[in-house]
Amino acid sequence: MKFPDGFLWGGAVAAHQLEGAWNVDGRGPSICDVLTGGAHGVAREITDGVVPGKNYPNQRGIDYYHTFREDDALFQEMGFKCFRTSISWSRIFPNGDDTKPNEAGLKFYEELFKDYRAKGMEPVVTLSHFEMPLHLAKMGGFTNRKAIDCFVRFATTVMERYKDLVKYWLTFNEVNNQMEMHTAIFPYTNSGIIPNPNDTKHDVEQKVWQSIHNEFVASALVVRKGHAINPNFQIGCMLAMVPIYPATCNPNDVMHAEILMRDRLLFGDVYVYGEYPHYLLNRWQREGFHIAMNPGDLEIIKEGTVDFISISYYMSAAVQANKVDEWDGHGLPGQVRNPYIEATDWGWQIDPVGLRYVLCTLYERYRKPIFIVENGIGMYESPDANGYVEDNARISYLREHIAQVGRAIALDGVEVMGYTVWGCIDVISFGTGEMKKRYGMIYVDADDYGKGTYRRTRKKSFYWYRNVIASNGEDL
Ligand code: P53
Repeated sequence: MKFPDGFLWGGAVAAHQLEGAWNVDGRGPSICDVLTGGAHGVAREITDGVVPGKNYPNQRGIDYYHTFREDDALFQEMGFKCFRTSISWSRIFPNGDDTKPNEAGLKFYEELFKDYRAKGMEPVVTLSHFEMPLHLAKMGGFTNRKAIDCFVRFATTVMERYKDLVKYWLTFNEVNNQMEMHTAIFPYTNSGIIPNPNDTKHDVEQKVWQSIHNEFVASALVVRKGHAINPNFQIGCMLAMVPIYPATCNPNDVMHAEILMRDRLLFGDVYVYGEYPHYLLNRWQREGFHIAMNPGDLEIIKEGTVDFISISYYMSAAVQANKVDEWDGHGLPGQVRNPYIEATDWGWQIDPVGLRYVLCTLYERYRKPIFIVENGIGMYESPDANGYVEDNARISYLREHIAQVGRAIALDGVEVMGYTVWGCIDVISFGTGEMKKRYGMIYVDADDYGKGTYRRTRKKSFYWYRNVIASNGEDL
């Protein structure tokens, strides 16, 4: 299996999951700073401000804000060609609607991106990875049109400042998560929608759709302004790609899966074609949603289409039409266990072939290069006395997924730009807020409550991945 020359191997993280230092150097609170720690099956709580005595893991992260030079040296040792992180919006604009940026925040990322470059890693930067300033969420998040201006100001400020340091930009991380509209954390982290107990189901959906429209406008403006700042910028969207399979060949299951896939593909359709697809306009009308649009919004969306598509890929899902009646409103309607594949301890169904399948689906539909910016497995781990973890299950997970990427390139002709392992160093889990759900190839000695030495040690997968990169994917 040959990977193309210049293939961008690397790792991926997000600011709120590793930086910590939540209230230093002028940073304002973000929506993640008031998310408590949860567990598998225990939802994270969104608190009204910081409540004393509660556990807020993102405020600590793994302290990367202070350790980045040493951590980056470990990534360099693995041979990373690129490194994906996000810019914490509230380090730059502490309240979100400030008119002047915070210089200390700008300086931090300048040092960080220079460090990546010095270590041979191309920065890949997410502009919005669940990190809206809390103050903006209190103003309604992306339901409020003002958020468009605030986001565009933030994005253009950092694109100007880092125009010679960063080439690859992603707008909204996993923008389609919020299609799980009734799981509070998703509308909250995607769009800054604070749950309101008085809202009906329809109210919540209306808010999410309005936010999605505003995000499409914001994203398109950022693409256009970014290209004006530096025509060499590559600006992409970011989709969580969990393919949905029909659980059987019953045509009703096939059609049900097809309709649910639209909840992912509608985002690609707008980002790539610059138009709302027929099935979405039809749905809004049928279900009685009225999206406020300014004159010119549709032209903006049309003119700000993306250069590439980036995706996260962890698992697939299977659905059965006649199980929809039993649906409790969480997860996917009619979702059933796929008997052909195994699941992780957190119930994520492991499906390497599904990665090839989504690469084909997206490339056939869009003909845009695809960057796999997240893939990995969360596991419970206990290191030996030297801090070493023999994470064989992670190695097999990554090996099988990378092999399928190789097939998509070699056998299907898909244009893949690169591949970054999610949480290449152990970070706070987004979904559960746990530290013990570990994805890293580098172990971090810290627990769910922030106790530990924070010492970093290399796992077995560290050496394995170093070899994969050194052989450009030939030696799996
Ligand atoms: P955690 C669901 C499905 C696919 C990706 O997730 C998802 C989610 C949300 O749980 O999130 C992404 O840490 C996200 C990262 C996150 C990573 O996947 O919940 O972009 O921030 O950490 C892994 O196990």
